[in-house]
Amino acid sequence: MINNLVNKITSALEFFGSEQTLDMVQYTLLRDSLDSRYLKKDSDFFSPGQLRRKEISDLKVDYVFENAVLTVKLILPNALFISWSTENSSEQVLDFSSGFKEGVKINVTQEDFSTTIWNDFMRIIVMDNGDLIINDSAGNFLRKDSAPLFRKQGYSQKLEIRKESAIMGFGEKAFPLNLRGRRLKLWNRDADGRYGPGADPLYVNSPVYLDGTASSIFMTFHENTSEAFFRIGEDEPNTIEMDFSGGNDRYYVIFGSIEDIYLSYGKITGFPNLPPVWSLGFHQSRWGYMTSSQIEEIANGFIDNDFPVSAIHMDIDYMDGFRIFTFDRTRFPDIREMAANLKSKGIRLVTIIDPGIKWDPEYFMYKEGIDGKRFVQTPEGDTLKAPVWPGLSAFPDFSSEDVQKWWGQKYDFMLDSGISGFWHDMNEPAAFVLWGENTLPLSSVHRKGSHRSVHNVYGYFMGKAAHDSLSRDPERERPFILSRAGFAGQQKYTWFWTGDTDSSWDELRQTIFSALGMSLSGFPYIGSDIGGFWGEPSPELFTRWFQMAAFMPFFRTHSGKDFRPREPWQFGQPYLDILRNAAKTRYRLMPYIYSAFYQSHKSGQPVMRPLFWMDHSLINSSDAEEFLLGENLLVAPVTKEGLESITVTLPGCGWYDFHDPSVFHKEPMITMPLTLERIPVFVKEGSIIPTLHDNRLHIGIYLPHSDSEFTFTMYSDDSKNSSTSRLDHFYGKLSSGELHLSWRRDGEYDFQYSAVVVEIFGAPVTAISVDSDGKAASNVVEVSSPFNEMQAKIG
Ligand code: MIG
Repeated sequence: MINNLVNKITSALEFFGSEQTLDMVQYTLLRDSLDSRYLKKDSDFFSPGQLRRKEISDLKVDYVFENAVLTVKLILPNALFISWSTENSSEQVLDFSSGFKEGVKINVTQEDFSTTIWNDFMRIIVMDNGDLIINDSAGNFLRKDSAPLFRKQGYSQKLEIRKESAIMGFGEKAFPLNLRGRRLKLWNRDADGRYGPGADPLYVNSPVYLDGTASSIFMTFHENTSEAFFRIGEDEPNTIEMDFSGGNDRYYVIFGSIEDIYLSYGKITGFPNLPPVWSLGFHQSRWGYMTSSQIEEIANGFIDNDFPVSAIHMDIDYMDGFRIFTFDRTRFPDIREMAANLKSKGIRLVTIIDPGIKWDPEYFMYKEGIDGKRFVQTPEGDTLKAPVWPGLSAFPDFSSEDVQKWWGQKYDFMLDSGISGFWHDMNEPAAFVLWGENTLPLSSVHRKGSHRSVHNVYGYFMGKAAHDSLSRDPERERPFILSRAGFAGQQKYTWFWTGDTDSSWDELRQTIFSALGMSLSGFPYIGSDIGGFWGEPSPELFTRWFQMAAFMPFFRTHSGKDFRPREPWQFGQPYLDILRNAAKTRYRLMPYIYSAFYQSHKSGQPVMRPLFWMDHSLINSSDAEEFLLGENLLVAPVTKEGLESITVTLPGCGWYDFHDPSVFHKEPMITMPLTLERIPVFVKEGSIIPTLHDNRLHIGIYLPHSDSEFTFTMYSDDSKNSSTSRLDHFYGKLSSGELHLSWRRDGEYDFQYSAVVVEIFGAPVTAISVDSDGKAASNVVEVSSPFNEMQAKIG
């Protein structure tokens, strides 16, 4: 401990200098002294007590116990809402259930010592002691939830789970996908500059998880933003034991097919926002771009190297003394001109936005914050100051709607300066400390409660503030907001990245599970710093990471300040060509990927999915390294150095080799040779994949190997808040060797492409016909089928 402290102080002195180190010492002491005086102490546990009576209505059952009331109701036909209240119940920081005024009718059967609530999705038996047995509609056991034990603040509760269940979710977890055997903390935390597999907690935590076996899957979401601990079969093998340090015990259990589950989760917590199309391209970032000319040079590097890029990110150094919503005018003399110049080349600027506001009486943000009482307070009613990049800083209380409005409007200045996207960092929130929790005192005061219960939604409300403001003008482009911290529901506002990862092969592999875990937790737009944030990846590690990221929702390279630059050309040949190829493949796939984002926006389903999405019997293969991108692509990242061959699981059906569609695999598992050139990618049989090649729209038809019908819906729009959009519905039908493709267009957006090429891969077909509603396929120039000679009829 003492050694550790001495080390920390020494490195703080070296890195920040004596003034800031002194601030850190003082703040860390202040945090401890406030928390020891004001943090409410835990009380003893108490149980619900004896059941006094039940109140049964069409829409809910209330079980009135001596010390608590349990309410069970449905908010959607497949979503159960369970809520315990006691005399200590507190204000809900987030309350998604209040959006469901109507209620859903329930069936109730009374037994001697229990009541059964049932419908087509579930059979819930509530015991008179407050235990609750969750069965599927056929009566198969899914889980038993013991009655909670309450404290004055918070509670603990134990769930008995099925022996074979995989438990997945909880936000960003640097573990394998199945979290059984783990002890998790749910507390958004800055990983202090670097982390690798096994670090917990990290920046995004959300009490939502799937419980799945090969035969059934269901989801649970605890609507509680407080600090929490979950032990998942860690102590007793078939249990989940949770402890929330505050808030109310209320939760949703969602049933049905996996599609039903994500649709209902979306209806409850919100659907992922639809981003502007440019944000799906490649993003170049690095901490350490210090001047306009440096950024222009980087942009030109991309152009000179014929390397596609959609955005360059500007880390904290663009600001004037780390004052948020300012630019350093000596190093960035004309930000508007620079932005306009880059935009004309198709390159956007994204700036980092930190929440901490420099303690500087002359600074407008500070003054407005003080005047409007907009900052987080100490329990003694002072403005709390904690050190971050600008030195001692105050923290906007985003839980207040007034603060959200005030803060949100500041983005107008950034838009006027030509900035297109925003990158919310340090929003756990992080603070620089010398020991203990690197955040605000738990006892500090927000409009919606103590820091202990608001901490985990600090990033959520910051995201909401930015999103709501940036979405208000119908003529503007939709916002792109990236966030480090997160909580359930934040998919409505922001994307995420996995923070300060180590540059290592282990972390490259971990990124697959972290991103899948985020996806299953309802956060579909996720990516990582390509090559890892901390360290210097070998050209091979960087290349493999880049190739993988080209198939993940968020495609950005970023790194720490003092590490060797990683613009793609820094690696020389053959890497530059290989990287360019991967990036160009991503850009070709844009219509397919954008459609997957649109589907996510509409259905709540993730963009990136684990293999069991297609075949539930794979649910326990939580170390499978393959993943699905959208409905039809399977990606097999390469996670080891020098690997010469790879074994890939191909679930459910036959798969085409995406890079060479003349190769078709029927076997459920294949081993194939590898080269550095690319990572294996496969296309599901019976799919339609739209791609763009030099502005020609290719409709790739990957034929099924037996007669069947297949469809794809392609989405396009102008990326505005009130967008003009278009859906192109493709229907394919293969019957007795004849393929019929029909194409119907819906919506007015004028998707720009110079020509349409229909490409057909797979089994021999003797005839092809293409019909359309007239508008859609008027410019089909070519129907090509590399493996067949045939006559095509276009009408
Ligand atoms: O204390 O802004 O995760 O991406 O480059 C470090 C500097 C603050 C942490 C982010 C990282 C970013 C860095 N930030």
